[in-house]
Formats: sequence, C-alpha cells, structure tokens
Amino acid sequence: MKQTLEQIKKDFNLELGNVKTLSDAENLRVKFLGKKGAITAVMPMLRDVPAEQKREMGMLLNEVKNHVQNSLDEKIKQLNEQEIENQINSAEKIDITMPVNLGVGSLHPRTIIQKEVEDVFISMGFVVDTGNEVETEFNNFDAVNVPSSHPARDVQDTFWLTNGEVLKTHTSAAQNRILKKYGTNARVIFPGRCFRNEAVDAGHENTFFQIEGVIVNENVSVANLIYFMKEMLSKVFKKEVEVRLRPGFFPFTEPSFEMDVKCPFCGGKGCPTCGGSGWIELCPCGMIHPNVLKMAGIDSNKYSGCAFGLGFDRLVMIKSGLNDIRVLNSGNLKILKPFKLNI
Ligand code: FA5
Repeated sequence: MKQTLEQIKKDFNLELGNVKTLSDAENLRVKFLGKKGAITAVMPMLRDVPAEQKREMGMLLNEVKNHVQNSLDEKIKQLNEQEIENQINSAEKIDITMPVNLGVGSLHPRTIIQKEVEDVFISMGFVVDTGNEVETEFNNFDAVNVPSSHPARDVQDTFWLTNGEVLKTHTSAAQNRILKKYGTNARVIFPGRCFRNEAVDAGHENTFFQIEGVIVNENVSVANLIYFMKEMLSKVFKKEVEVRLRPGFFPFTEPSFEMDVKCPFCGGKGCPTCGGSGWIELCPCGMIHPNVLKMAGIDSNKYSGCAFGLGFDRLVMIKSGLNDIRVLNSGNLKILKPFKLNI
C-alpha cells in the first residue's frame, strides 16, 4: 500500500505540472479524488493492512490525500489570478470615458405630479394612504351612501367581477376603511386608480386617477375645506389662486360642492385651457354625510368632517399641456418622454 501511495503522489506531481487551465485542474481532481479516483481506490486496502501498520498507513493515506487537495487548491488559485491578469493585459479593455446610451427612462407625468401633490399635502400635516383597486360592493357604494337605485351600480357603468366585487369606480371607495383607521383625528389623502365603463374620448378614460382626502375632527367646517383646497391648488400652480364653490351633489357629502379654480393661465380672461370660461372645475367636495361617519363608527353629533376629490388626470393634463387623456395610458414615449411641466 505504501508503494502504491508513493506512486500515486509521484504520478500526481507529474500531471500537476501539465495543468494549464481550470478544466485541466478539475479533470485531475476527478482522476485522483473523484469517486473512482486513484486515492479513493486505495482506501479499501487499509482494511487488509496488518494491525501494527494501520496507523502509519492511515497517516500516509491522509498525507497524500491532503497533498493532492492542497496542491490542486493552490493551482486553481494561481489559474484564477492568471485569468484576471490576462484580462487586464488583454485588448479587452473598457474605456469608462466613452459615452454610453443606456436608454434611461423617465418618470411618467402622473408620477411626477402625484409626488408633487402628495408633498404639498404632507407639508400641511396630511398622511398619504391608499385604497384597493378591487373593492367590495359595500365599500364602493353602500358605505358612501350610494343608493341601490344609483346608475353607477348598474353593470353598464361599473366593471363587476364574477364574485360580486367591483373595480373601484372612485377613490371614495376607501373612505370607510380610512375613516375607521384614522377615526376622529383624520387628515389623510388617498390617491388611486379608478375604473368606469365609459365611452372613451379626449376627456374620459375607462381607467383614470383621482386623489381624495378627508379631514375629521371636532368643528371641521366648509372654511377648513376651502382653506386646504386653496392652499393646495396655490402650491400646485405655484401662484396664489382664486377658488369658487358651486353647489354640487354627491350622496356621501352634505352639503356638496364643485370647487373651481380661476384659470392660472389666463387669470380668468378665458383661454383654450379653461375652455374660454376663465374657470377650471377641479375639486368635487363637501362635508362628510353623517351616515358615512356613522357607518365608520364615528359619532356624527360630536365630530364632523370634510372630503374632497381631485380629478387627477385633469390636473396632470393642465400641468403638462396635454389635451387628450388617452395619451396618459398609452405608453407613447414620443409624447410622454419629452414631457415638460407647464407650471
Ligand atoms: C367622484 O368620483 C367623487 N367620489 C368625488 C368626491 C370625493 C366628491 C369626495 C366629494 C367628496 P365624480 O364622479 O364627479 O366624483 O369624479 C370626480 C372627478 O374624477 C371628475 O371631476 C373628473 O375629473 C374625474 N373623472 C371622473 N370620471 C372620469 C373618467 N371617465 N375619465 C377621467 N376622469 C374622470
């Protein structure tokens, strides 16, 4: 056995000298240490060695095995270092000063303006939350006081799922959850994607965005509503804007209003952006209906709240000078990429 082991070591050393590549090294490893390798084959011979030589032979076997393993490790390390060295010295050099066209993308106009609006609200102490895109019939309609006879509940107007849930038709669908979550000290906005079974045109999409907000506390009034909306719109349009309230109707607010902003482009004289009227309709809003507060477990005798919506795509179109809402969902990079804010 001793002779065999010494012969194995000699053969290995000889063959190691011929190893030029990592694959040569692997072949050599298999040849000597693999399942059918020379060293593995010797191991059973240990059984037949006389007892008094067993220890010596065992040590020799280990020594040869370690020699093979360590020599191979060392060889592999050298080969790896050599490989790196070769790459550094080869013609395959990278010029880091070369201009590269990485095809970097840009943020969607909606994303840019949403962040801007959120930052304004955050600076006024609001929390940004979110709603689900798939909603229960209860949250989308019942919890916001929409009666069963309302046209929005019809299959013609709303995308109903086979399990009886809906693709939310407005961000108000999150009101019940938000009111329950933040309770009687709520100052929250919740942007989100909405879906309506609409005939699509330059001003209407079947998939569009709204940003909604609620404030709940003792003594919340229409004055708070006007203050926050005016502040928000002034910051978004980067100038002090004038707003006006017109009566509106929503089942979940009482009283309900439509808030218009005096056109920040023409100052109210009339221009293409405001359609010549001098005013832009932007924020449906109102005082939260007592039923809606009650359904969220809030005592409507002690607390009041206001809610406002923002047709967000409309704002994005105004700020980015787009006159067709369909572009926003189109993925048309020719139009979306060079997008610049008007304001
Ligand atoms: C609502 O959706 C109410 N939930 C808003 C609200 C919130 C009122 C809180 C009171 C308190 P309305 O259906 O009017 O209201 O939609 C609000 C805005 O969403 C519209 O003014 C419009 O800018 C936008 N919008 C509605 N339908 C579409 C559509 N198909 N495509 C693009 N924008 C739309």
